[in-house]
Amino acid sequence: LEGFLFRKHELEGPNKKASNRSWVNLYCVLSRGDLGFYKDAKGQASGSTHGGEPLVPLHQATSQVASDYKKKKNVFKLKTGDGNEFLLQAKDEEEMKNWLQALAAS
Ligand code: I3P
Repeated sequence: LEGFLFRKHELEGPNKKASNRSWVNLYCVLSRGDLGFYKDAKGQASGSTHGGEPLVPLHQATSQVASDYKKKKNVFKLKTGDGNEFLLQAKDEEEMKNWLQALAAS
């Protein structure tokens, strides 16, 4: 699964608030158990992630609807095994469900 989502980095480690907390629109690619964030599809083709970030491993990650986040709609939360937490906003509920299903299967 791949496509654009808005992303906010909430935590960059256990209980460590991320320093860059603004929402950015990123091309998200779920492939082989990893989630990559890119500027666009070209970025993915060249393998250069947004900000040179490492791919996010999904094997110990959990995701769920961010029901505690009220400022935007269709937002879900991804928590990784190393304590990173991202809020991700889909364009509608169907797209959000597609992402949650794909993440749960990874
Ligand atoms: C952040 C930006 C985010 C906001 C975040 C701010 O500022 O306004 O939209 O999160 O608030 O720190 P900046 O763009 O200057 O980095 P919300 O949209 O969720 O309010 P936060 O630090 O309280 O998470």
